[in-house]
Amino acid sequence: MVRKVTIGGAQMGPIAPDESRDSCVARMIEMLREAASRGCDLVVFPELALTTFFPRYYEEDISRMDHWFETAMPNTATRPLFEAAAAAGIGFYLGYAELTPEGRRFNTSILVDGSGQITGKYRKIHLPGHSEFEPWRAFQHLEKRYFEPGDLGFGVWSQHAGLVGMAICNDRRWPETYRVMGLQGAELIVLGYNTPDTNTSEPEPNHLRMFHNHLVMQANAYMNACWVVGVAKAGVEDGCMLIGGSCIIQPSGEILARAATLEDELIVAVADLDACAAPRRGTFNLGRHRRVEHYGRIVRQAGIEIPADLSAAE
Ligand code: CDT
Repeated sequence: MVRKVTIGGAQMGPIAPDESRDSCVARMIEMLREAASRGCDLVVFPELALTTFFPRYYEEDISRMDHWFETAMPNTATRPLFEAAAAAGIGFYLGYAELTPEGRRFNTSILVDGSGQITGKYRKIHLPGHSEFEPWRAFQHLEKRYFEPGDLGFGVWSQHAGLVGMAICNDRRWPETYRVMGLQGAELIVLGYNTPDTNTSEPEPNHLRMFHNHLVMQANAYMNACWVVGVAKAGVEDGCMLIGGSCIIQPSGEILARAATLEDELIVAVADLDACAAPRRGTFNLGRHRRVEHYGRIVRQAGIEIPADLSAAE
């Protein structure tokens, strides 16, 4: 069986705070049409693709942010996207803010198959930023205020004759994200991101934002012998610059396609899922080479703990 998936990375330019869901969906459908004409099987859209990156806004009363969230999926605004994708036989990944019937808020992504059925859901686990207003920041990043950490773990789903995993933005900086999916056989990991071009958490030269964006995805594609697709929302959103750099990375860690703009832009590459097999028999044969008896610390502790004999000597 041929296991080649033609993947479209549908980078989106900025979404203004007052841009409607309908307008965002129309932009996505436009890229979906191009994806169909270029033979795509799967299209990856960004994180929080239906709204501006609203965690930059502070609200004392969290319920006043509810208008940024979706209470059903699909819904009136997104149904045309599901229908257009199903008509073209294209699956997709979509990021959005989810408000559950119980009133819980998550930064969520879904995987949809070529018939328009939702096959997988993921809720962002690594939430960056802070939960209270921090006046010294150039802009706020309040994901920890508006979202709970995801409660669904890192899963994989059978789609396009392969195993597909999902992550969202900051998750891509953590090796555990990829390894937990890699250990379930993920051959393709898709993720969307909104990354400001300024790191307000610590001082660093701006160029490192793009370097680190690619560094983490390329390294983890290589170390897990899988394809990684990262798709940005890019450009200046309400005065805040978001990096682009959407890319499709093969299991060698090399980038096959990369966005050139900060606008709506479709990048396309053919992903041969069987390209994961050779490194999985060799260097990254996990079952053969991993030494889990020495990895216990990774799940026992989150932060740094200096060994007692060394900290006593300090
Ligand atoms: N959306 C998201 O997760 N963005 C983060 C930036 C965090 S800066 C406080 C990222 O890792 O790209």
